[in-house]
Amino acid sequence: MLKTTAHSMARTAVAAGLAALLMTGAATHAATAATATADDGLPNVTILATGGTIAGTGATSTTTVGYTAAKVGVDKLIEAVPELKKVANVKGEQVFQIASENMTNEHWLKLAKRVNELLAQKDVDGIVITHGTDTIEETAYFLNLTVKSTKPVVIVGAMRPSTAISADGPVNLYNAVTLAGSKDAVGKGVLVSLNDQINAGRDVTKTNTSTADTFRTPELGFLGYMQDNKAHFYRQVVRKHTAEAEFDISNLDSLPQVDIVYGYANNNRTALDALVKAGAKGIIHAGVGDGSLSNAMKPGLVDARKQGVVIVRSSRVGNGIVARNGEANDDELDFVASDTLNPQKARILLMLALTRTTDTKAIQKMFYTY
Ligand code: DAS
Repeated sequence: MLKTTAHSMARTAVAAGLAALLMTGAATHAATAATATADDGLPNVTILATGGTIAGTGATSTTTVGYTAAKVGVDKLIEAVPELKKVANVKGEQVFQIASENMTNEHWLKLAKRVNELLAQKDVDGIVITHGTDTIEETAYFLNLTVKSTKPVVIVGAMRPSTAISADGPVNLYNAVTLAGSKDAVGKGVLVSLNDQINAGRDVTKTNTSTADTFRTPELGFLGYMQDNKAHFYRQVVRKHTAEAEFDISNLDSLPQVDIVYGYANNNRTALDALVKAGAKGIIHAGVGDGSLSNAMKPGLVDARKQGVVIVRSSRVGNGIVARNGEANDDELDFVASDTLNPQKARILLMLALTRTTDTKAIQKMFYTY
């Protein structure tokens, strides 16, 4: 007979509560949970909602694919988890409401500016961002490089919509708010927490299209776990982030165009040439193996470099170091090696690097720093 722990009973109750709330439409837009009096000893955590599955609804309680993301507002998300009041004074803001495959640089700039405004306030101790899972890893790294505070920023999502049996959103939100209010999360950089696990924003990636344990840090590992209403850390991040980062987006309304070309057997330079012609300022090459360049692609990258486009060699493999001067003579070609950043994260760092410099030696140093 399986022992039902209090925690799992809480998870089920919370999910059932949200499902009932949404299925019956009985939910009213209660005012966003007001913070309790300042002297209640609880941390003040602001939840910034952006959409995604955690705010999704399905036609039935067994719909876990083919549902609609980004339907439920932040007030309902908070209302559905009354346990939040036990761990923090929570306020909610709906920054935007999208499925995260539609995330744009403009969304990122708006979100980062709001995060920085809030974290500059003495009455905000931490921030939770509810987000679609498809691009969580990219938003996490973007904020890891642009948040100007050591206060916790935790990004959370869900792999099942809020109306599904055993929806994972409510308990993920509860854990994220607990983590964002934790003193142990201060100075750790942007964190991504789902499924009782804690990942670093720099290294986390989505590893499965649909399962609840999809977010991992392959090879380098989780930073820790959420268990028994507490954060348990076992690892530190060693790369610079947040308050130590040199990037300032406060006066930016756009970011330089950086695109990704994918390496594969029998590839060609057609897409690369089109992206350069369309005005890309940087290209990430997601090469095979250790960032290898095919004989068909290399001339296209050389031509792009001659037009002033900054080229970064990354790898489609997803783990390991892309070594400078390994599979290509980067010194001679004036290319940059991505170190361990996957293509989608290398794109973010190059975009921000290009807001400061086009000097490839300085940019290479940034890839070894962040
Ligand atoms: N489309 C997905 C997204 O918004 C749904 C999700 O997994 O959150 O990222």
